[in-house]
Amino acid sequence: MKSTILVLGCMTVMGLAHSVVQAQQASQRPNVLFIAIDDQNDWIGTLGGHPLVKTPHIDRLAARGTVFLNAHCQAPLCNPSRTSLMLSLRPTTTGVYGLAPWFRTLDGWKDRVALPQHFKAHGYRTLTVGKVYHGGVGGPKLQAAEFDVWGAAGGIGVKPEKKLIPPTPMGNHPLMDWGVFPHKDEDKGDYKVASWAVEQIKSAPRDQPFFLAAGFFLPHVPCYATQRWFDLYPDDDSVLPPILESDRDDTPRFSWYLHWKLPEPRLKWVRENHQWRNLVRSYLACTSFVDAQVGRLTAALEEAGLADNTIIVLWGDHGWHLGEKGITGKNTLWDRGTRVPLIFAGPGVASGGRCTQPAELLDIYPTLIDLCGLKPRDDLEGISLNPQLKDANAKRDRPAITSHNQGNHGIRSESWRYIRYADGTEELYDMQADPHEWTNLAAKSEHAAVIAAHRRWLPKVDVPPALNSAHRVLTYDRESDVAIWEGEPVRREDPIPE
Ligand SMILES: [Ca+2]
Ligand SMILES: [Ca+2]
Repeated sequence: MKSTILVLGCMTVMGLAHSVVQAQQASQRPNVLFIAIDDQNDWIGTLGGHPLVKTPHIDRLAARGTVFLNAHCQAPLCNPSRTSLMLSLRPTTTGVYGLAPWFRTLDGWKDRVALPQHFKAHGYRTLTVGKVYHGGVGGPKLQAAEFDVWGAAGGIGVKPEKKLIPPTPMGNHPLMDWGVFPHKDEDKGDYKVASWAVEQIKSAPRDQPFFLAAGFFLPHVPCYATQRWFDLYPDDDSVLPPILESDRDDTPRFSWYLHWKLPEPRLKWVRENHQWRNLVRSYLACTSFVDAQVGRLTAALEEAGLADNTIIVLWGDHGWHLGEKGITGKNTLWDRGTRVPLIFAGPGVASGGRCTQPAELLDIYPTLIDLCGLKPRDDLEGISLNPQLKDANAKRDRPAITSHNQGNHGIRSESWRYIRYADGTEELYDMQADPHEWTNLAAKSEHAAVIAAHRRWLPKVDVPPALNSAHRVLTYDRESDVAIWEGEPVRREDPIPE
């Protein structure tokens, strides 16, 4: 009897000791500040995507850490890109290609351990504010399973009483708007997102590490800005991105199917309605506004004395066209649609690193596991970027792969972009000689070996859209040559919608 009590007592003491050790381990782990920027293309100072863009705070963060200059999303659309990042699984594995479904509604993925959940399992307090996942996560009751603490949803915030621009094609969507109008920056959703995150940083318990996810909505449309941000950019054509008028002459017709009918206007419309420069300046202004919010977060970390013990990762969910290739918006497999900011800073990350090796957003999950010393997982499709965070010249074999619906894939290596569409048509660009991807080389026989080397990376698993997929979903049946865009057949002879 006595010995049983003794043994039980020993076990309790051992159990306590074990949990004390666990808590100690957890409290020694670095915090994570995880910053998402919606629809942010490579128009970031340090990425060189636009010569006039002003992003001093993000540039400073990049100088303090390592920036990936060749980082690409796995899907050029919010929901599939974020699902891929948070699960470290490709859209071609989950079948999540559209703005629906939420992946927890799918049998195969409802119990999958997402990135913040893996951190929670290692003793982290997990917090979220703004747009991290796309849309709701299945209601308030289910929120607690994803993150411990939820801040405001963020979003647009203050809006003008009516749209600032003329009615746009394809239904005059309320989000298709931009321009300058008088309001207080403090009334913007993203300002409130930053304010909430700053408060959490200041009041964070010091005996438990945090994983704080802050998701900014801008420069997603509507791109509203106050005059102060607008005035950072000249009111002349020097703000416009370079374009080639005949650019789509050598892209396959199928490339149009990826963004067949969308509320985002074409270049033709923004030109005819004198909105091109206004859109570009509005997007740039909103980018600078978000940059300032990022600056508030990094300043808060420093003021709280947490900068040296916090990993910061900053990413955008996909790119955005502003006239290039005749369109505005997302849903393409070119660099303007796939290239995103990806920056790490903090303990274990080299300062001033500039990596030109291809990187993927789904690499963030295993990279953060490495940086924070968590238990590795064997169910992730990403590869840790830890070697590149120590030495930016460390080589990676795998190119960055982006998929937009089943069968359409972009393969981006250090020097080339290869695209293959579901109907078998292809594009190839020499990214050193032709960074704007103006000249499709796919038909040139001298590049057959390059094409073959890139084809090797086309996803081996390439599933059809998951149950209840909707919005920007494209399917294609090769046998009948029938493409279906958002439920409507697209015929070979249909004119390209304007
Ligand atoms: Ca987005
Ligand atoms: Ca072209």
